[in-house]
Amino acid sequence: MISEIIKELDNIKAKFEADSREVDNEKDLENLRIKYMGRKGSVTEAFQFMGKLPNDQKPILGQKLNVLKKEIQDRLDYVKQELDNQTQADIDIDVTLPGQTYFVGKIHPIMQILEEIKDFFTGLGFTVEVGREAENDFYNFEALNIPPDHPSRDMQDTFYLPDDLLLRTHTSPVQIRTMEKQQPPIRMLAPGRCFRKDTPDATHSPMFHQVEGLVVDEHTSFAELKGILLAFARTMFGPETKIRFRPSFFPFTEPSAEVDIWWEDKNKGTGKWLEILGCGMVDPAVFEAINYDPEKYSGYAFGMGIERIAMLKYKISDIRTFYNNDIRFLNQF
Ligand code: 2NM
Repeated sequence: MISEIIKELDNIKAKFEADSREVDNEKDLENLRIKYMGRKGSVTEAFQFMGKLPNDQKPILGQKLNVLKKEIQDRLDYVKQELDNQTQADIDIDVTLPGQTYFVGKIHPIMQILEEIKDFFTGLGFTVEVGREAENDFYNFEALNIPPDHPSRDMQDTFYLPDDLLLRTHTSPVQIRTMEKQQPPIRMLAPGRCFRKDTPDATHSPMFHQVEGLVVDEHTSFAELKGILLAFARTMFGPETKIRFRPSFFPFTEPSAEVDIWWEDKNKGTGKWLEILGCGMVDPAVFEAINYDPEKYSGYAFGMGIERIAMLKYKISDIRTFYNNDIRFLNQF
């Protein structure tokens, strides 16, 4: 008789342990407590077995019942503690709180515009080439068909360095060096810093950035140049952008043109043409300087100031704001 009762107590314990592993909230825990320790719970009812035993066996069962009751109570306390800890962890890690923000810095607006320009032209198969900022007369002037008495060569306009070097006044020397070491076809972009002895004002800086492009092949045309530059202007300034080609002069291109975009002020109902770049068909004299056969090859080139493009796009009125490093200015881009 007592051995059967003890077996039943072991059953209750095993069932309780299985049930307690299923508990994952306060409500489950309370139901578990009622199921075993409540007024009609398994453990409470097991005490009824006492009445069925002879007096000499009662202390044995009594002791077993008390041990079972204590084990179950301890386990209930333990599970409750676990649930409380979990609740506390949920409070400590509140996933609804806003995240911490870290200041990671920003790309300078000039470099953001350069990236946009590079993305457009590399998408058309252009490579990106870089050269040196300190150049010599041949690469910066002579090979570009700029005559010895040209005003841009003046001490007042170009920074001359010792050892017959100068600070490049445009990135065209990169095109000359690329053509020197590579045969056509060429489709290249040359971005970089340029230097001119200008007094700083709202539209001039002695250091500024340019991107120039060059295409050389057996059959190139001004029409192709116009198409590419129209697509470029619309990528940069919006799909409705209108441009015009205005005849101009550069020593290194013939014919040459300056490209304007139509800048409309929708509020005022007015608009004006604003220059964005220069371009043209490469002058045969440039090809002769680097030993390309001008009978076999033709090419077109274009060049633009990155600051100028950025000023138009972001409506910035003073070029000097790019170089002040005023964080309130830079943070706007
Ligand atoms: C411009 C405008 C027009 C140009 C020409 C060349 C080279 F090397 F092929 F002769 N490079 N870049 C060029 C032509 C640059 O910038 C306003």
